[in-house]
Amino acid sequence: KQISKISIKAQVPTFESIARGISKGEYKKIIIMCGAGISVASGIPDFRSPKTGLYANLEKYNLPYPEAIFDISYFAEKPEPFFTLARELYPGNFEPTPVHHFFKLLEKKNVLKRVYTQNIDTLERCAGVSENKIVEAHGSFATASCQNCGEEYKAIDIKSTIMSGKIPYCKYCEKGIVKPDITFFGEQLAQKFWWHESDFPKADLLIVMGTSLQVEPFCDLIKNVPQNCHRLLINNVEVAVNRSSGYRKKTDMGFKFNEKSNYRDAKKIGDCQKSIKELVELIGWNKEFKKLMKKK
Ligand code: CNA
Repeated sequence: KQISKISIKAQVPTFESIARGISKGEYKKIIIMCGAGISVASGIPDFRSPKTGLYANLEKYNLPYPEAIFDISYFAEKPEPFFTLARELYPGNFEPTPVHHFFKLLEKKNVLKRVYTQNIDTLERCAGVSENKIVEAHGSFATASCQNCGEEYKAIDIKSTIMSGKIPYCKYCEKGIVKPDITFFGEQLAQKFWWHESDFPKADLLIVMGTSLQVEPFCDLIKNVPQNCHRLLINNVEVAVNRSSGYRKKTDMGFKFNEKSNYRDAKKIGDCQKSIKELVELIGWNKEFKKLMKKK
């Protein structure tokens, strides 16, 4: 009896205890940080998975180095590889996955503070998550702008040009390339990214999903939640933010999800789609979840 009185937050969390906590309404400000792994099931490859990831399959783009495809100075000289990739990834070709629908379910339950996604595929929007609940930290294909005059476009305005294998040029200045508003290496992050400064200190649960936590400064956000905020990693391999600079000590807020001394982190290693279905089942939201997925 004594033990059951202790708040769930005073215990080292597990996947199951977090499910229980969600079910009991103990987490009210859940932040999601996600990456390419959550969209793999929709048919979009991630970057870093060996064999299937984009970086392992870039021969056809003839790049000097893998990241060049998203490098702004390389793009200025040679935009073709990016647009070849854009043709493959363009919104409208893919369906959201159960993980994306889970985000919507959290929103419906009024416990979603925000989804911070590194993905550019707009699948969170496609699942119906409200725009003000999504931070597309690396931008997205949803809008585009002229690299010369700054004129703004919608995805649909340049879609047919991209799909026909051509480079979209600005119809106003007739000089600049219209580039989807995806943040390239060497560019400023989307303005909304800075919402993290007020969001993260308020979180009571952080779920990190389908990301290798390799891209800065996004990966650093995992340490910005309060010290008593539980963090759950759902990924098919263990990941950690490897840099030590800026952290007060090795286990400072458990930035290594696999550290034993991490008192407030839980992990579920395996396919994220399977794990989310299991989580939903444990929470007891199965019926609504299925209904939500059918609706799409
Ligand atoms: P990443 O570095 O490729 O990492 C993906 C992570 O997800 C890896 O740890 C994988 O092991 C893991 N993973 C893959 N499939 C699954 C699965 N089914 N279940 C659980 N885990 C899985 O990608 P990040 O997102 O970490 O890197 C950031 C880049 C990737 C961002 O700048 C994105 O713009 C970029 N990206 C986005 C997309 C997209 O929008 N869908 C696709 C490819 C790359």
